[in-house]
Amino acid sequence: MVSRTVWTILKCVLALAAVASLIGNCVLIWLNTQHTPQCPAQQVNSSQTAVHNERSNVFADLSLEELLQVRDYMSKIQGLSFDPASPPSADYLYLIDLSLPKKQDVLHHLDANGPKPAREATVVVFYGSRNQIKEYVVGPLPNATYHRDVTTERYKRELPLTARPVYFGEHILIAKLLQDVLKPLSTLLNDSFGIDASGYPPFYDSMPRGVKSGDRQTWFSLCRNEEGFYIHPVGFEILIDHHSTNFLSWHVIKVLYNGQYFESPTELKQQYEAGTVSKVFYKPVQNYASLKPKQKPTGVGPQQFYVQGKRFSLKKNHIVYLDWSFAFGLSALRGMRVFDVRFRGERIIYELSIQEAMSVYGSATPNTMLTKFLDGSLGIGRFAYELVRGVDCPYSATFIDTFHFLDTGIPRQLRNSICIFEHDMGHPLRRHFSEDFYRSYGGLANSALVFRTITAIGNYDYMWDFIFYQSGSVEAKVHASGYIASSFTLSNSFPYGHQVAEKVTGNIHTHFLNFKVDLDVLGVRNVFQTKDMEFVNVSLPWMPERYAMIPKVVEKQLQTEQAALRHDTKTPRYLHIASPQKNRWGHQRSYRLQVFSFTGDHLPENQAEERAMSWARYKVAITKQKDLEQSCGSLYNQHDIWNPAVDFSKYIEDNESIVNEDLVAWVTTGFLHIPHSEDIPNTVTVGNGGGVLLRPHNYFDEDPSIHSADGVYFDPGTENSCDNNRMACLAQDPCSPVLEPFTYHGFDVSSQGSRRRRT
Ligand SMILES: [Cu+2]
Repeated sequence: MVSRTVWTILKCVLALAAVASLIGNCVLIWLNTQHTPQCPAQQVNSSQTAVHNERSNVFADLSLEELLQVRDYMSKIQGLSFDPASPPSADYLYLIDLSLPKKQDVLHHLDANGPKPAREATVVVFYGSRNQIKEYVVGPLPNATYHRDVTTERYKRELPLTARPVYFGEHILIAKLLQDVLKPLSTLLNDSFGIDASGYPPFYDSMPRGVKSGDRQTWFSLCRNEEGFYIHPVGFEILIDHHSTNFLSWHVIKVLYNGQYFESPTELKQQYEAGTVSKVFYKPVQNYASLKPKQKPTGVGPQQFYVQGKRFSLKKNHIVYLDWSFAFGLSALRGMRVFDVRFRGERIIYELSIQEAMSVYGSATPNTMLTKFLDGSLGIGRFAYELVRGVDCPYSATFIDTFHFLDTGIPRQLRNSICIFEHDMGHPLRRHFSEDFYRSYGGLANSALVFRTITAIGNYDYMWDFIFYQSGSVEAKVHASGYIASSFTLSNSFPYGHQVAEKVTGNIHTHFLNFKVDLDVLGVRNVFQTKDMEFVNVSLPWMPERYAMIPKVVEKQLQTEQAALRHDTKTPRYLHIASPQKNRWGHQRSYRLQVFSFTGDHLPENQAEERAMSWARYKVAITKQKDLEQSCGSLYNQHDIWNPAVDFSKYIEDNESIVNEDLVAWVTTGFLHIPHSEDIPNTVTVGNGGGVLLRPHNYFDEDPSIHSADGVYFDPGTENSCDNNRMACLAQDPCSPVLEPFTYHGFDVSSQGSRRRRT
């Protein structure tokens, strides 16, 4: 009995102990969660003052669903092919892309509660059956009911089929033809260059393809099948005519071997075997083009992180960041773009977009000799491949997927093709330390939002950034990397570049890049002003017989579109889009365009190809906004470069007034590239770029960054106070890594030695 009672008590005690232990553990877990900081690296901090705008959807790229809706609608049209491998004789639907609504309709919708403009798509069809290209507008989405031929409305004429880019199916047929015509030369190609003719050797294709409108003749320059084949050119090029929609009639026109021209592969083979050709023999070399690291990793470089959460937020195609807000898109053709850019709710930019990337090459070899690339005709945005965390963008960046329908038959997803991050630019935005009279320090870290894509267009990788600063400035920047285009070294190669590897010449070329900047400074009624300086000889008021040269401001307002600023003329240093409204001090409120550019000379205007790139004549051209002047180039300019669908110079030929009008600035930047040995294996982004800074000029009454909550200020005695100096508390933030404590001794007299003090 006793033992039974003891046993019962023991069981109760054990049960109570178990319950107590359970409760204790729960309490401990709860306490622990209260002490472990929930570091909000991926959360959004509520510091932004701007708000999201659902209406930004008018600028959104076509979604996956919308692309499929357009495809479904177009599939009801008899005879259209969606297969990228279609032969040139097919009627092939090449592109489905957003058709931007008219600016006036969008403004009415955004600003005056007007109706939402219809969602419409642009559709491009290559009609192989009737030697024509057609552009349609299809809408309204989601349930399309109409398609309208807009070709002549947009281009003022019909478009010939020869203006179409070489599409996937054409490339396949060319590769097959090349394999066939190279077969008899397999011994020669192997002995001379180490090329396996049966294995689809990589090649460069020249652009433009010919010398006059209607031509479709391409020089294919073979390369060794190695990583970085762009800098493994060999001395073999072949000119093929592929203009016919009947690919069976495509044929070889010329062959180049080691600097010698032949009429056909057969003629080359005969002469090679007869020994009447100057031969070259291949010696294998280590692949200097490989990007594989030559050292094992030993550590990680510095990283940035969001201590108190991200200070920007993303909702559909709209971003807000501190005082900024904007909509964005990625055009498969032109590349990334932002719309309705506002600072503290005030629209500053209607559209900022990439337009074109052009390069003109020099060479002794036929392929590169005539090469003039117009990347906007190939599609810039379609090449925005997945960005690499920690290299292409900071590890903690936010990544966005995009879709396009360009030569793909079905929508193609480009995963993580855009990245956004806020970044400490590594230098203060402003600062001042004052030792004399009044002792204080005030500063602001330059923390800015970066919106980035990188487009790998063939050999070149362009890194595009739009940067939003706390001082109210927006910067459009581009940097180049990737492989240089190169050619096989011949005896006369060196005026056209430098040797960069065995038998490899890096060819001279220009980089011209165009941005469209549609600034709306306090509305759409703006003027274009320039400011610069000149020295004037002034008699000194206190000794009138004495003169001194002193600078004064020279201000002009330009009246018409022909005021475009050519590259070869002296350009005023200050270029402004200004409002008639004035700031507190009586000056016109404006935004200044500050262009950073190091381009080479533009192609002479007497060259037939020049009109396809006539935007490059100007450092900055100002036009009156027109919905039909959407872009400075077109999908068709590259392949009918002699009779381009869009000739930008025509936009300003009518010389319209640019006074109190809605103005668009077309800004050209870039650099001259004379390749050198350090371009092997890759061109580095450092020093290879350009851009334009859009900065407020008398727009605000003071630098708006003075209102930034990031400002740091202290004076003697308050150095370590967190009140106006968040850095003083950073080391104690539970979400910070281990940091040195904040110290400052700038006001410490003893540390200043014997410096004279005036306070
Ligand atoms: Cu280059």
